[in-house]
Amino acid sequence: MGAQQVAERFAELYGAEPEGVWAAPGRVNLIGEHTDYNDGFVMPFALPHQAIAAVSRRTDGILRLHSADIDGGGAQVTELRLDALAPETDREWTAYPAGVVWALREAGHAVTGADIHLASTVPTGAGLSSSAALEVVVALALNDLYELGLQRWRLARLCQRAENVYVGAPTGIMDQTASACCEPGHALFLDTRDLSQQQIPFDLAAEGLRLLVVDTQVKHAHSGGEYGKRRAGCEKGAALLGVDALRDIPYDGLDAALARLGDEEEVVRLVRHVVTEDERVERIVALLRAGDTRAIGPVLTAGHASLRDDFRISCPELDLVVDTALAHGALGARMTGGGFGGSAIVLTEATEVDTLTKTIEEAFAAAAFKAPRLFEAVPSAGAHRLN
Ligand code: GAF
Repeated sequence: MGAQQVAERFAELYGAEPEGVWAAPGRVNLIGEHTDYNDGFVMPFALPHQAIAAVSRRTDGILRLHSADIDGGGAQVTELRLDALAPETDREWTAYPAGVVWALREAGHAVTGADIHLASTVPTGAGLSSSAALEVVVALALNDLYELGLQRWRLARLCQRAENVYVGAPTGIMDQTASACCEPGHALFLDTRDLSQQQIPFDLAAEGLRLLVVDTQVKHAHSGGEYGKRRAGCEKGAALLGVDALRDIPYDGLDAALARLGDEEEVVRLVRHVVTEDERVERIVALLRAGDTRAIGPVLTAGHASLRDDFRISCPELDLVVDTALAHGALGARMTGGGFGGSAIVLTEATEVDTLTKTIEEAFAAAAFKAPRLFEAVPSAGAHRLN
């Protein structure tokens, strides 16, 4: 699927060429999980999988939406009135693009309508930010067409607002920023408190390494209660410790902070994950800067143990990927994304990719789990205009 195909389908649907075509990627998070709503650190990179949008402006207050990915592309065009868009009224895929239009208008930007046709190669429900890709591609297209002049970080914030308020999923800022701001060959070291960013070179192929993504095919959703419960637990921890966010608990003050939480066992576990995870992000940044890429493996694996045992958001399929990969020579492995299903990542020598792939597939078959999908993750471009 490319820009031309999406533009041609737009013309069939709406009877005219689109004014332009844009792309925005999904992401993999290397490290820094459930830290973004605690003002902490994250380190995602963009996937080659992306959402593509062909878009034209309208002046009559109407938003028309179509996706190539619904009903094999044969679904009807959805027509919405801009002045009738309201939070948490739409439970379909259309809530993502419509939410972005709503958020732009709520912020005072004069968007007067649009015709949009979308097509995406980002797997849905796989923890790879398919929804952020949809949001960011629409935001970038409207920013360009309506000459809003908004910077990338600002577009990411508006997309997050669309997701939090319009869709109703209480997520952080990582996924939208990754889709909007990542660069090829780099991972994005993002401080979610002030959104300052550093692009960290991350060229595994040059070092004879590979990062495999293993999509377990266990679908997840963040508008469900478990994500929100973890977030509320973290906020409770910050309140009990008298800080704005768990980011403010220093790593070398963790034991003292946990002691102050007394018998709040669940909060203790959540706080311990977040504070140690922020430290793991900083450690991985330091290792990559020092050119010691293989040494990040055990840090990734420690991140998985923390998410499994303290944050408690893994599942048998994710644990099986990690355990199997480590038992067969992987340098490190962990679940990635929000959890409760979705994908794991495996860092491995390039020479071991075929063996590991086969071994993980066999382990899933032996456990009678649905067959996983594996692919190699190559750090790719953030959102951009295609034509
Ligand atoms: C999901 C959310 F959308 C992100 O904001 C982040 O919290 C992530 O889960 C966990 O790190 O992808």
